[in-house]
Amino acid sequence: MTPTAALIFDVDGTLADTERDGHRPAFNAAFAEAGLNWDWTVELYGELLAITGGKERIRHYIDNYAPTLSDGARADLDGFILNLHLAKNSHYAELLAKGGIPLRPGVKRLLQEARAAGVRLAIATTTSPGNVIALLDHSLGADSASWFEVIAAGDIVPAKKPAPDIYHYVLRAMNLKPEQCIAFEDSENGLKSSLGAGLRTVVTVNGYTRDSDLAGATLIVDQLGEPGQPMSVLAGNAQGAAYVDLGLLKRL
Ligand code: XBP
Ligand code: MG
Repeated sequence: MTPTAALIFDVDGTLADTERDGHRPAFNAAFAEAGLNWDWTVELYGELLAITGGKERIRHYIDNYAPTLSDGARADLDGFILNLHLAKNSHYAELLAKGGIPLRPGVKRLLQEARAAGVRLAIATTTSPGNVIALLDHSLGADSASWFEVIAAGDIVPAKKPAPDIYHYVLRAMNLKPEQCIAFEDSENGLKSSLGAGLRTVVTVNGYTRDSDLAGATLIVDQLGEPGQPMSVLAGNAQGAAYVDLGLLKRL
């Protein structure tokens, strides 16, 4: 069995449930501030999540949902989207600073266990780098970004998830082979990306992704679990474990 040298984490939906009550209301606040009557409801946002990347998601909405848009905005659509996205990220940062979004169960425990055991850590995410640092700072403490040897985020690769590029980037930067690592994801697009890079993947589903096609995942659970707060196993063999720890990951 190849020992697990590194754990590579997605961020949104995996480290924390950031989409429904984080990014979504932040997008809506930015829209309102810009005088737009757009409202990304919980249900609509579920559809829009098919498109990864906030800027890409706004463009997809404009192209496919025919929202009200001024001629001025249409004349410089790239600039318009960029400004909306910057405003969204600043609302998102405010929300995190208020302690609005906790880590999912088991995340902190597993990160700490990996650090203590010398298992390397990395992040592979579609979201903007500033959003990652803000989440880590507010949930794990000011120095926690340094726990991760590589934080690969946002536009660092040309093709976002479901393309495997972001995971290829991390593997190259860490000089590791996919079979030496385990990825953690929450969504179909994320899983496609990690599987495309040849990584065994543990999926922790959330409200938006529970019914997605997650074929190919090594293990699908509702959360990483904690002692006294067992996970539910949706697919794969957790070998009777109540929570995901390094011992279980080694045996997967
Ligand atoms: C996350 C995303 C991101 C966030 C918003 O996907 O799709 O677009 O919703 O982030 P994953 P930005 O969890 O698979 O990385 O607005 O910063 O792009
Ligand atoms: Mg995700």
